[in-house]
Amino acid sequence: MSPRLVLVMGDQLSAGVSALRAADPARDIVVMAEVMDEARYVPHHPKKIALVLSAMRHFAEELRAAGWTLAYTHLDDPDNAGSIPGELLRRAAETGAGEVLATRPGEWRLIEALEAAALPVRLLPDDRFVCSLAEFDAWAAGRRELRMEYFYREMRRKTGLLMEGERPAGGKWNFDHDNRKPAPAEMRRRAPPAFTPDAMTEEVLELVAARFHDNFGTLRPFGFPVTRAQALEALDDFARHRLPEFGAYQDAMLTGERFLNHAVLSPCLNLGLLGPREVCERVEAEWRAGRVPLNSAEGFIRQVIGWREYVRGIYFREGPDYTARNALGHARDLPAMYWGAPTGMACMAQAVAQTRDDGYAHHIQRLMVTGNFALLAGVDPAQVHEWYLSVYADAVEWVEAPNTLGMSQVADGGVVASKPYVSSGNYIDRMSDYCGGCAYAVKEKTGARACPFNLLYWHFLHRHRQRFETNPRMAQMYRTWDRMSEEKRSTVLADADRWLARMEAGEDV
Ligand code: FAD
Ligand code: DLZ
Ligand code: SF4
Repeated sequence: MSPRLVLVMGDQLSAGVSALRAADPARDIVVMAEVMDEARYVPHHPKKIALVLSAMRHFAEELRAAGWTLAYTHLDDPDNAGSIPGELLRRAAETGAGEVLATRPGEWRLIEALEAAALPVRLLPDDRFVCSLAEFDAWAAGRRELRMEYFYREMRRKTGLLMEGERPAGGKWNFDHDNRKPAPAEMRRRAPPAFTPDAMTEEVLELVAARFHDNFGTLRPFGFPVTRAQALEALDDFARHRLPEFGAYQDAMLTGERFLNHAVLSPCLNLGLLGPREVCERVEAEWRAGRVPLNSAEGFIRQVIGWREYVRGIYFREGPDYTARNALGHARDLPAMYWGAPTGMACMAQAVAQTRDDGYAHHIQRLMVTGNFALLAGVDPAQVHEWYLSVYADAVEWVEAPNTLGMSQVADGGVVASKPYVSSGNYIDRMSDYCGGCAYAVKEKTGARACPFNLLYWHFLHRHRQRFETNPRMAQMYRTWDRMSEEKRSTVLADADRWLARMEAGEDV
């Protein structure tokens, strides 16, 4: 019997991934390929490229040790075909394989490429999730609005996580009311473990330094987990040290505190080094043992079996054109400050610097600082999407796109977000200590020193009045705007226009 090729891509690094389950180690050949098409379809952060390539190489070793035959292509192999379909064709010619088994990729671009490949590819569902795509579609069918909260309750029932019989533990599905506390200024947290690169990772780091030095982002120090064993250690560290206060300070931001109580487990989850169920089961066990409060355990589990599964369902349900949507007609170029140009806005400078150094920023920085600013300033959502897909180590399109284009930029017209996540500087001031060190004054609403979030907030609401004024959750904001004097409103809009013009002209803002 001729062998089959078993494709394992860079975010499919799980021993139980469907293509491996369907294959026979005695007959089939696992294909893993480092290719330029994947390394440059967006200008990925160097840490992200290093993470993926190092994790791929370590996973290949594990597969070999488990008895699989591998055809592994390094990025600088002279015969490298440069793309995944190209590598499959080359390996098929080499081995006489007539069929490919592949787990469905997490991106339409690659699904389409594999479907169009010049050899038969059997695409198997990616079942490393709590909710299958068919199940999500069944949940969504006939609903007017696809609200995450209701989907999440289904996932709680399905998994039994934090359930007491038919009822949610603690009598409530959601404990957000106890969360969202600003962090006390003196709060300092133990950073997640940084893993010293071994020889294999060092080799990758040298390769990335040589080939991708022009990409935005700092390569070293590099400490991401690159094996399942390290990912499990990272999970353990989170469960012991940061989970207890995860809930309370989930939305907080502090200067210089890059991780606070966050898990920093998304890269491990998205590459397949950890599975969502095992992570949530560990978190639930901590709560059942009395080591963490329910609001923390629930807050975390909601992100993983709620948001993470929900955005995946949305991405595949909405289809390949999702990333081209621009419901608000925003067209401004992404400001240079997103690529590190100096800015006096302390919150933006902090979020971008962290992103450059770590390939990581936590959720509220992504949503309420960089995302909020892009939305208020009217930046072209395709450029915002490309930025988020490039700069974060955890960015894979199925999860990044609905977060960016849906939750953050409302470019999908409100499929994900029932109201835009916009705020003035007041919200950032409440949740962080950034404003104290800013060139702008958060309390000033007009004038040259006014916080740009204050100016742009009203500018945004004014620009999109027709779309949003009938949204009951926005009515209060429009009432506040309408209560201002005509003169004040004109000044705010003129100051906002002036500030945007200065930014567009490349002045330091
Ligand atoms: P924690 O805050 O500790 O949360 C725990 C886990 O919950 C995360 O590891 C993650 O797996 C999951 N999670 C939390 N929020 C979300 C969410 N909104 N959607 C999906 N999963 C979630 N997440 C990605 O994994 N990849 C992305 O490319 C990505 N892009 C984003 C872009 C924007 C504009 C926004 C607003 C959010 C984005 N997120 C993305 C969601 C979220 O910000 C990250 O999952 C989170 O910051 C990862 O850090 P953490 O592991 O410390 O998360
Ligand atoms: C992100 C990434 C990078 C940088 N490089 C590779 C690679 O060389 N080979 C590979 O198989 N996968 C890589 N990936 C991950 C893929 O881009 C990922 O599988 C798709 O984004 C689909 O989810
Ligand atoms: Fe950000 Fe405005 Fe505060 Fe400055 S004053 S840190 S721009 S919110």
